[in-house]
Amino acid sequence: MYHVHIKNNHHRADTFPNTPEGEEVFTITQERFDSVASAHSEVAAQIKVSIDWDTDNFDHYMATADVLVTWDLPTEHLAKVAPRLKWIHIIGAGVEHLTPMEWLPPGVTLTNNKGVHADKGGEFGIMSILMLHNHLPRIITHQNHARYDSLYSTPIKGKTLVLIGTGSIGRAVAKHAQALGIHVIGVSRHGKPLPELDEAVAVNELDRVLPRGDFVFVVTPLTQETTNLLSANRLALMKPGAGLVNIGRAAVVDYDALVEGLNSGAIGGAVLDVFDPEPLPPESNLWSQPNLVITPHVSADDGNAYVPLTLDVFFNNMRRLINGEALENQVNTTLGY
Ligand code: OXD
Repeated sequence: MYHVHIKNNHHRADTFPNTPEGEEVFTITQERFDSVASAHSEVAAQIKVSIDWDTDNFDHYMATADVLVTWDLPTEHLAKVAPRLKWIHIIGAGVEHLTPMEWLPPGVTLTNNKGVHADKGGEFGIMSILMLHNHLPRIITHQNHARYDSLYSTPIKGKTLVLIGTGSIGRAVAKHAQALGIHVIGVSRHGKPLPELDEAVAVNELDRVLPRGDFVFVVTPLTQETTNLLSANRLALMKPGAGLVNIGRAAVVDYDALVEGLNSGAIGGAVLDVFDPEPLPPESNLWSQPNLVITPHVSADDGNAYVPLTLDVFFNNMRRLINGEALENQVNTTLGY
């Protein structure tokens, strides 16, 4: 029998989830667990589950837990607190809040929710690109001022997308973009070609491709390499009037420079789904930016099925653990994603 401990978080401004709506979407209740477990009965028969909130009884459960499913955890003395622990599954894609990862005891595997966000994030991504192409950020601002300006656009076919981050969400965005005839240049750490990309380049070629993008789309994890990747200097390389979307992490883009670019018209418009801190405080100057659409970190999370999708990843890997196979979605603790 394997003991799986599930640590949910009550919503709180300084953690995840940080809104009551988020708590509703991301909480793994016993009922939700049982409903997915029924589709994985052979694996389910071999596990015993405990479900709790925050760090309530954490040490007690971890004393016997083989597996932990959570967003975050007290990392200090983990080997002592959890002597049987073999695997931690993080219920999000980004794991930058757990870096540096020296706290991970030897022999414990860390996995994330890679793949769970692809369908939703892909749709949100192409919507954002189409919004920018059709001047929606500006039109929404005009609507708030009862202003009827005819801002015309064109079909999007033939435009170029510079896609920074070619993981599962990026690939889903690229697939939709290609279907609309958009030329997709994928930028990643390795520059690996993928069927959804018309061109693939490594991040050291970013400066060369940035000026070609009618749209620049950021969906990269936050790591040492991606922090301030779109610095003021790089934003200045963007094609005049190009649009920017960020659904990755706020620290990848210099938002002060972005605001300057939006004000001068150098950047045509932006859609931002990620902020630092989150929730975005009421006093932030981003709220009043005319050609910017703000969404509250909702781009890639399926509001109905986040937990079932997460538990499918969990059960698939639980089967692997039981069979002694390598787990999928392993986080590279050196790279931090
Ligand atoms: C995540 C996210 O990391 O939704 O899962 O941002």
